[in-house]
Amino acid sequence: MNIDQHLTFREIMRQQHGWLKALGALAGEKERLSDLLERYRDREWVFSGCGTSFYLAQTASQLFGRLSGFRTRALPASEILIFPDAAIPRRDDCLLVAISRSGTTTEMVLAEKKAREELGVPTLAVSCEQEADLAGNSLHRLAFPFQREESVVMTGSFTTMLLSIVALAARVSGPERAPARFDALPAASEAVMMAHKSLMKEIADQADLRDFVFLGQGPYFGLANEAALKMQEMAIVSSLSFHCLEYRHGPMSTVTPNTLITILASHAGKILEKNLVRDMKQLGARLLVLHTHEADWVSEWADWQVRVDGDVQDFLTPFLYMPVLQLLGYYKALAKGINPDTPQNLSQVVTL
Ligand code: F1P
Repeated sequence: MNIDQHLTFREIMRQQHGWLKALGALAGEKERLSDLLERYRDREWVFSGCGTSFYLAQTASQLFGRLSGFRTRALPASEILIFPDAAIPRRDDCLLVAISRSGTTTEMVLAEKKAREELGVPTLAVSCEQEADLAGNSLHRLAFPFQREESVVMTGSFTTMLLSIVALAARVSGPERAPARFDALPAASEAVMMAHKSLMKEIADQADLRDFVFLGQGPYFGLANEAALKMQEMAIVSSLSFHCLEYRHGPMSTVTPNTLITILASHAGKILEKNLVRDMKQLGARLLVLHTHEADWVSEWADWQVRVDGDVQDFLTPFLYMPVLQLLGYYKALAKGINPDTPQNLSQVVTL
């Protein structure tokens, strides 16, 4: 099969066009969104979802919190269902941001309902399906145009929903914190993706790389989790994720020459992450480093690198990294002769 016939591939490659449309639509809703932010600015924004949407919640919580100055947290929807008191200890102090591509994942739909009806918590739905249960039931919704994703595996929906949340936060951030290059971001990300497409294929084609590890701190942690999930879902391989420096605390005992460690380097963690790259190389791992640094050490220790022109505050760089990481999972599936459009044991929506 020609690869551009795979839905998953087409949906990865078209995602930045979707961002442009979403950003445009959100810009047209200035008043409603400003009211929403003003109304809940003193509450804790609890970002929640399942699977990819939970990893999105992790990164969204970090970026939204730092940009807006609001208090934020992330947790899987199931925690609200099973341990509601621990998940939402102060009901009058919280806004639940319920994230789901389909808007029909049972755990998220039930958690939103529980929060709103039983706990009296206001809810904001972030979904690609405005007609589905989640957006319909929630008190508020973040609506943006989205060309429906047909693939089981979430790719463009992840980055589009994340960008919409970040764009919302940027409304309240002062000029000193507002990302300068919002408008230029889709084109910049597309250029990075196109420039590194064949590199991702080259890495995925290394048959001796059998164990995959993704490491990231702060906003990059949710991305590392998501990159590991893409590997599992598409290529059916063993794939793990940790905070960068957590990897030294035990997991590094499993490193072999068949391990690919992908480090999603941050600007904030430059020195500490640099030392990690060196140490993991010395243990015998192979390394792919995504970074924004002009530095010789990357070429010295990394087997492969993706250098992007990111931002020093780490607000926009995640959007330059993620499509490249999705391609790595996609090409690994192809290298193993697996059709990424039909992932093993999975369906588009988990209904309980
Ligand atoms: C979330 C999700 C996906 C996963 C799988 C099933 O869906 O768990 O992360 O890849 O295909 O659904 P959603 O709630 O965002 O629609």
